[in-house]
Amino acid sequence: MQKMLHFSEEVQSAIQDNKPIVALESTIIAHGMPYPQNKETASSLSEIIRSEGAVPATIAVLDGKIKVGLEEAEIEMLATEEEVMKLSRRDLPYAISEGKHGATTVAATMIIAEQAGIKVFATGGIGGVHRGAEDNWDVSADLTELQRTSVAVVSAGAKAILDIPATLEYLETMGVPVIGVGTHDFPSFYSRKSGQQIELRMDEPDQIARFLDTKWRMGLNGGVLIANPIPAENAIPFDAIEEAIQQSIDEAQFQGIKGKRLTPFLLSKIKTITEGKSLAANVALVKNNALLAARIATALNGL
Ligand code: PSU
Ligand code: MN
Repeated sequence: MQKMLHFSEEVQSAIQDNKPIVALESTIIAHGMPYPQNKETASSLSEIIRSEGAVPATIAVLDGKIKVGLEEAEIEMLATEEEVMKLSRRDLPYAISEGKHGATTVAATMIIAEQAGIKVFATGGIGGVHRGAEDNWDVSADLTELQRTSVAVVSAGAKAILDIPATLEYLETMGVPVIGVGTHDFPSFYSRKSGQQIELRMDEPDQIARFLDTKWRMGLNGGVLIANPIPAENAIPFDAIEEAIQQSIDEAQFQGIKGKRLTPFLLSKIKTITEGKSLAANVALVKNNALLAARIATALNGL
């Protein structure tokens, strides 16, 4: 795959100069947020990463080409174009063989980041085990990717649209370390807590970088989930969002929405029900994750 990667000039020179790089996903741009907030957020994530002395590498497939690092015009295109596929591991070869545009999920972004030699990736929330998975088997391919691909994913935990206890059990089974940043309570995207305890707490980027370096030097391949709670001033209490989530899940069931369409459907329903409050929280938490990811990438680079 390495021969198939198309680097932006900025990322190409960052690799040559051995600068810290942070990968960013594109599903959040094409399917996770409405225009123009998607484009504005994508651009400010890059700015935040640069302001820390690191280099952003937004990943996507454009005209069947794997891009590592996007120009402003390419971000604009992903943010506005209707025909952008949502690409996870299984979808990548099709988008490439057919010359399609595709936005990469956490799973697909991890695959490409690893091939590009990028160790740290910032996103909003990961996919996980959905509520009702005991009947519908809906478990995100993000989880199996975390098992196999050696990239650290900085997220605000997992959204409560998921079954959070089941998601954490799954990660434990797959041997994926979960690190709470300044907390032992696994954050749940809009909320700083979920009530689910996690064992590992780390407070400093240096400490996290040492952990990552140790894991991979030991030959323990696979990802690490870094769970960074949303800033307190932007958080929505766990109970306040639960009703919107339940209503969205009911509506999805009623309309028969499943498979890869489910997550984007739930995200947009919750946004409508909370009258945009969820979107503001979403923007704030991804920015917070980009900042932490840049600091971890810098610390890791210095080891
Ligand atoms: N969760 C969010 N926002 C998102 C996603 C998940 O809170 O934008 C996106 C990410 O790209 C994630 C993908 O990798 O949805 C997971 O989709 P699925 O549940 O279909 O695996
Ligand atoms: Mn799914």
